[in-house]
Amino acid sequence: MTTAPAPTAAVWAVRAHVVPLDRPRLLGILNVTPDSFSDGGDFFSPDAALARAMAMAAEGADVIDVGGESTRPQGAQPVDEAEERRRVVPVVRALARRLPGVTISVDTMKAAVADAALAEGAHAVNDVSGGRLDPRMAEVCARHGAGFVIMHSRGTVRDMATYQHADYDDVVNDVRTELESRVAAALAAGVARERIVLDPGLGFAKRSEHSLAVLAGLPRLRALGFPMLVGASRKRFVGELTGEAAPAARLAGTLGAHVAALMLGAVLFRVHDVRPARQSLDVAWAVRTRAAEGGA
Ligand code: HH2
Repeated sequence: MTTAPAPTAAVWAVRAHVVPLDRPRLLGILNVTPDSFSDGGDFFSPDAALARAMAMAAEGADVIDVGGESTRPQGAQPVDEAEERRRVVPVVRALARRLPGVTISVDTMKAAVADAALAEGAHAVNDVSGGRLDPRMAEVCARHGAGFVIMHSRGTVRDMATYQHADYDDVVNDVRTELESRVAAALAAGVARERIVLDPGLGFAKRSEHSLAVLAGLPRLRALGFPMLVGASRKRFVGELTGEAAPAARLAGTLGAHVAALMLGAVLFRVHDVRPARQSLDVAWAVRTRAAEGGA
């Protein structure tokens, strides 16, 4: 396997926090939704959410990614702004107060929700539309000095996780071009380069063959010059490759995707199962580092 160059940015700068990119970094998924595709409803109450976040931090999560709107493939129900705030803001407030050392990202496509979460102490915004669906998002990130995960997707909340827009000439080139235009919009709105992380959006407007192609093409996406995040955890392409129908039973396949992505240049990973992700990526990273130093 060809290995990609080491990450160019030494850190991901997110408001007053710095996430050093000297080893794989994990975003532990905290869904405060009743309908997420793989763990819907489990952490819906603020107390349960806080307990889950503490457990993930203890298992090695570097960032807690709080999300109040699901994008499940079976056709997500868009959540209105007031409801999304009601789900996300109290959890962010509790995390910021009770776990001040933990970095918090908020998984939202709505600038107003991001703004409210950042005002309560979140450090970064993880937008699966990369600022495409709310033109104010980049400006909000810039104003707060927040980290900004720009993920590739196409379409609306309802259809972005379906195959409706999965028509590509060359999926890696197309994703690269579309990410580049989102980056240009973010920079133009005043987001600093060191705050930006890119994500190819596995499963978003992508059939399994497309998700595989963008994973294999990570070095070409890394060439844009930003740290790369991947969200492979429990996804459909892992299910199709392994024949495992139940999302929660796709852990081993997920870890395989993580390790391959690490070797191809990803440094941030959005995960449900923190402990096994931490362990497998730390070992793979040790081998990768040794190989980069000239091998045995
Ligand atoms: N995938 C989902 C949500 N947010 N963010 C990033 N940056 N990358 C991803 O691949 C990504 C993401 C999938 O969301 P959902 O269907 O709600 O399920 P879950 O949050 O359990 O992964």
